[in-house]
Amino acid sequence: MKTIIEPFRIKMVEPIRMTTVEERRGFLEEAEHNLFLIAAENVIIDLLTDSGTAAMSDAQWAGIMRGDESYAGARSFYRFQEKVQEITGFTQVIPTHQGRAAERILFGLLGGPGRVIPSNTHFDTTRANIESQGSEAADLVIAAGLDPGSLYPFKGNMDVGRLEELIRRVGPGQIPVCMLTVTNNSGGGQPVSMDNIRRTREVLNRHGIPLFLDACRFAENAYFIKRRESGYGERSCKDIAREMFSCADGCTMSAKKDALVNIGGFLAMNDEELARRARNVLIVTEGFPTYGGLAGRDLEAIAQGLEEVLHEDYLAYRIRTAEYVGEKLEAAGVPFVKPPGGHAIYLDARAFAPHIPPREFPGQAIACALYVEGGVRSCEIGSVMFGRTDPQTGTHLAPPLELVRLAFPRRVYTQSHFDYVIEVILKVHAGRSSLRGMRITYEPPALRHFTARYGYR
Ligand code: P70
Repeated sequence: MKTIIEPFRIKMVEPIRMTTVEERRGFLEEAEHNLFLIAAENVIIDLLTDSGTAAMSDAQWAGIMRGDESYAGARSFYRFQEKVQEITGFTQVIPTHQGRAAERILFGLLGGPGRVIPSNTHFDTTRANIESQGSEAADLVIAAGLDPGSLYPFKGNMDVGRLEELIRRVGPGQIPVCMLTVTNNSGGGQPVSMDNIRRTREVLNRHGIPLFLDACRFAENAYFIKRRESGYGERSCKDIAREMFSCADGCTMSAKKDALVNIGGFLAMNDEELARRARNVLIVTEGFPTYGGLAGRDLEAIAQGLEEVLHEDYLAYRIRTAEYVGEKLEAAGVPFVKPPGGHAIYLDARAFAPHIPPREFPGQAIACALYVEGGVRSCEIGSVMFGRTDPQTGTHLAPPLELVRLAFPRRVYTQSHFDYVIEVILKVHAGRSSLRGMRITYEPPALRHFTARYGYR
């Protein structure tokens, strides 16, 4: 059959509260135009993030009941550790309450002033955790990864030439670790090819630099490799994921994405000495090494989720969802990052609202309009999230892309929900000439998108 269906039945539902355009206008004003500050109850379709928003399976809920809540050596920890070892091959497994806790521990140990940590593209918290250690976060994605229209199949790839150049310029001693984000979240959820992971590895090997995967969406990346890279079509996604991890020395993981749970993460690696130091930090900030800030039940749910996320029917449905939305947007001439990513559709805000310059946050203006029009909550990934003001000249330094991400919670929304989202996007696109630029009226010192306030120009 050609129709790819949601490969699950729904046995528990959560009602959606409907609101009117007028009501939403009021809610947005109360939130000073920051969509993070809107009560979820006042959102109809919540595509703010795919993080921690998955629906768990019956088997995961059963695992929740089985959770062993012993402080030390819980049965649930051993199940979790075994599953992470099976999929990643890494011997040292350290649970954390979410991805950024793993990042903070890793960069706390390896970062420091003068150090540079390259990646294809660091996501917001990763960059913030690197910069808070006084290190520099360098984004070295290939040129196609910054071209929303390019159909290159692996737009998340690292530019290995630029990586070599960076190593030559700053010296390998200043680069304690190199990251690869799979899939590349800031660049449109685009995958990294196995060939690119290997070539990155080879360059790093020559200089004795370890490679860590930011593995949040490793299963989606594995599925893209299966579909797009020659030689992988007949391999299982689990096998492909194992091969991806086998090229790395460790990983940070937000289990809130491809482990299909609502909270959790881990840091994993082979280096026993580094892991010993990481556990010492963990005990101070997160908890004892067999729970790391999580409940035993959370560890059970992660172990089960890691198994389920690699099911091919699930991944086929998952990737098809973004493709489906992409096809409808393409037919209507709405600009977005092509080909569609694994976990989201990213509208190209520069092309969508070319009359709004980056310093007036075109992505934020579109995100606000999507909310008012249809109660759809999305997330700006552009000048709000990654833009900076030059301290010397006061001019706006724009990131390479101005995007609005509509991220898809896993196993939560059906095809008709997405048909509704498409209708809302098309309506906002039709009225795009009336979108107005915005300005920031309050901004915190770091990660400003979460708590900033805005007004219209
Ligand atoms: C997202 C969330 C989290 C993330 C990630 C990558 C590649 C590490 C982390 C941190 C964050 C977010 C953004 C906008 C709105 C809501 C939430 N990404 N690496 O949605 O993991 O959140 O568990 O600390 O994407 O992409 P964690």
